[in-house]
Parts: sequence; structure tokens; C-alpha cells
Amino acid sequence: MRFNTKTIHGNQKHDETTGAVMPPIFQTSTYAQSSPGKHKGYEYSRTGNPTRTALENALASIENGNYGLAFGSGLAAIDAVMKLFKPGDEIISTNDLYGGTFRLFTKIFEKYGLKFHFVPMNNTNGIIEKINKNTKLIWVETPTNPMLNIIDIESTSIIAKKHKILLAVDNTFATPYIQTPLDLGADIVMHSATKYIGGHSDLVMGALIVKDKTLSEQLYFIQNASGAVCGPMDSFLALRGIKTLHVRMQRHCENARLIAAYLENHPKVETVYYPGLENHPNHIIAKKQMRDFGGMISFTTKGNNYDDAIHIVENLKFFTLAESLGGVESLAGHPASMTHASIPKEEREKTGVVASLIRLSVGIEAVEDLIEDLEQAIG
Ligand code: P1T
Repeated sequence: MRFNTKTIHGNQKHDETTGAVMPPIFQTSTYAQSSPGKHKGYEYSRTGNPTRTALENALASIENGNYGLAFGSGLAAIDAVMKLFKPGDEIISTNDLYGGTFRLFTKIFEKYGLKFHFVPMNNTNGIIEKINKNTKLIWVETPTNPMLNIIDIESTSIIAKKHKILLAVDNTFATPYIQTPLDLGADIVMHSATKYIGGHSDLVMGALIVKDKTLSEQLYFIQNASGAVCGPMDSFLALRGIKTLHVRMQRHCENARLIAAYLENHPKVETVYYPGLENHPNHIIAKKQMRDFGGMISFTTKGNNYDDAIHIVENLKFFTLAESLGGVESLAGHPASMTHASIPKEEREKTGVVASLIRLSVGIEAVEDLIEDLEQAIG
């Protein structure tokens, strides 16, 4: 089955009791039992809910995995991965990543004895240097948020396998329309399903997808034992989002490509970060592992002036100034003061999150309107 069919049919079936074509929203916390322990497969909605099951199966299909798990947020999904480990275990992570992930690692899990190494992953040397007998996981976000660096998943997975370390990939920015990390050797794919999977900025959700049965059982145990599940209504919305993922992504990519080209030629723009540009430092890896280049663009303005950046984001009309990304509508953000404010300034600036950096989540509106909007705001 091809990807565009999987989004609509992959691991999805009509409701067996009524024939409902769309999965019913099982808005229930519990399920009747005929005798203690005798039930129809569901006993309590933290443990399992049929609408969530429908979503989890669809997630497994689109990521070419065998098992999907849905959580109450992207961070809740990452939190579940971290609970696979014990004090003293070490994790090597991308140094340029979503600020909330950095905060979860350093402010929560370091307290419980996990040790994190944040390294640039433009080449694998940085990773190899940090590997020791306690290393249990390599955490990769690619493209990275917000600098749009591309990390070679396949090369990283070869190192991980050699040292018997798990490899997890945050696939939020790319989505399985663009790349399927499990096919490239990753063990765990993670999503902030709040973004492109949901696609309409109307829910907060996370997901994990794996191939391995034992790993799925460990994660399922944590999902149930820690309890950060998503509700049936949000599961339904995310499943509906998946059905149009391919058409939305196609337009996100088309629009972003044109906007990146426009920004590149703008006299007031200093640097454009978009993996589809030939001058992007990781363009060759991007071409190798991605089927397209996505809808996210970051750029800086000449002079790296904070006020110029704020003037632009305040004056955009179709790009709403807001956190988040991946919805049908265009959004703009100022990472240094918004999504990445939880990363210390020196750390942040080392990765390129400077005062004039603006991040665009290019929506699926008419691209001409989006370019005119940028034109009037940048001036
Ligand atoms: O917000 P939540 O659903 O908990 O997902 C966290 C998360 C994880 N990984 C990546 C790559 C992300 O971008 C996010 C959330 N990011 C934003 C809210 C943002 O505006 O960048």
C-alpha cells in the first residue's frame, strides 16, 4: 500500500458493530464486565480506548511500524521514552532541539539521575566521542527546531546498532510523508501530533511508534502506569488529520519552497534556513533521506537586530504570531523569546537562535498572499 492510501486505509477499518465509516468517539472511562476480568477487550480508558486504538493503529501504519502509542502531548510521549531508563544511564541528544524537550531533559530527568550530552550532530564524530558503557539512547530531532539542521538517521543508526544503543527520532517537523525513520534503522519514532499529524491547531497530542514487540510492551506499560494518555475526542481529531496528511504536506512543501526562494533574494534578509535550498549545509543528506523538505523555514535579518524581528512578527497579517506549527494556517514565531526561551542564552546562541531569528510555519494558503504579507512586514 502506498503512503497516500495508508493515510486513509492503513490499519483502519469500519466500526464492526454499526458499519460506521469513521471511528466512533468512545467517550467513556470504563467498560462493563460480565464477571471480574471478563470483558470485550477494554476495561478502563487509561489502559485502552477503542478510538485511541484506532488512532494508534493508523499511526503505526503511516510510520511503517508495528505498534503505535498515543499520549496527551508530545512531551508526554518523550517523558515515556525517558522512563525506559534508570539513574546512571546516559543519553546523547541533538544540541539544537525544541526548547521544551531540552527543559524536560535538563530540569526533570537530570534530577532523577539521567545524564544528557547535547552535541551537534552534523557529523557522527560528536556522537561517537560521548559513547560509553552507560549510553542507552541517542535522541535525534531532524529537521531540528528551529535551525532546520538535518541529521543523517541511517549513519546514526549504524553507530547505535554497533554499540547496542537505542535510537529515537523526533519526526515532528518532517512527518512520515517526508521521512520514515524506522525504515532508516531508528527504534522509536516520536511525534508532537499537535503539529502536522493533527494539522489544524485544534489539539495537543504526542505519539510513539516502534517495530519491536518487547519495546512496545515496555512503552505500553509506562503509558498505562504513568497515565499520560490522550482522550477519545482528540484521538478522533488526530485520526481525521492523518487522512489528509499527504495532501496538506504536499502544499506545505510547495509553498515553503517558494517562500524560501523569495526570502533568499530579499535584501533585508541575512540567512535563510531551509533544507531544500542547495546552499543549506546539510542539503545532500536532506536529499538522501527526505522525500521533500517540509513547511518550516527560519531566517535572520541583516544586522541581527531584535527590534527588526519583533517589528516583522508584529506586522504580519496572514502569518499569526503564535507558538506551535504544522497547522493549515501560517504561523510565525520568535524562537529566542518564545519556543526556545527555556534554553539559556549562551546555549541557544551557539546553535544559531539569535535575536533576529524568525521561524515560519508555512501554511496551505495561496502562496502569493503569503509572499505579499512577508513583503509588507519586512518592508
Ligand atoms: O507541544 P507538545 O505536543 O508537547 O510537543 C513538544 C514538541 C516536541 N518536539 C518538537 C520537534 C516540537 O516542535 C514540539 C513542540 N513545539 C512547539 C510547541 C513549537 O512551537 O516549536
